[in-house]
Amino acid sequence: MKLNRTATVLIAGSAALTLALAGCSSDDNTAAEVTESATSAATEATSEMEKNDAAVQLADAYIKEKPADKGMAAIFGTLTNNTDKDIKVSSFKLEGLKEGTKFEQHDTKDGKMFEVPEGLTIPANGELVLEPGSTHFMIMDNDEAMDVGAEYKLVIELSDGSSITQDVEVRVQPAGEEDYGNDGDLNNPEHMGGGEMDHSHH
Ligand SMILES: [Cu+2]
Repeated sequence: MKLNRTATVLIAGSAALTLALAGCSSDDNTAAEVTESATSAATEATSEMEKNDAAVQLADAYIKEKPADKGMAAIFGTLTNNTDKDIKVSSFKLEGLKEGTKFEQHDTKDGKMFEVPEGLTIPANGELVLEPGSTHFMIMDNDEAMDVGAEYKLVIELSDGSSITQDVEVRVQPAGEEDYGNDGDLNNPEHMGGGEMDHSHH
């Protein structure tokens, strides 16, 4: 029984880690191990995370950190549409933020971002990439610090009636994604300062 307990704890930890790092290049191995040695509860959690028949999946998601005196932050990641119909993002929100916080879907043109009130489209059998300088989810009118390493529950409502709920971690804007295969470097202050988005026109 001792073995089982240990395994369960490990699995719970791995599952959480896998969620947090969703899409980080190294999480595939972790997921495979989890599946092999899982208890039933952990197996459920894992298969939910990795369900390939989900209409839309979110990978590589992170929130760009912000201090309390900056009103805006953005969420980036890749939404994959596994169906043969276009699906729109109806809305999204981060749970636990102050009342009055606004959540907007944005696109960027000629260096200026603008709201897409009708919702961004995840093309049929394609991807919607949320990235700096392009489409992104915007958090506005918020005066809370979003510190590196903190996690928020992201809920995305989709036009097909389904939704995605995923824990998303706050990160420094990576200057080069390749360097972030695991999150060991993320608290390194040397990574601060680069890649600031231009959101000042708000
Ligand atoms: Cu924006």
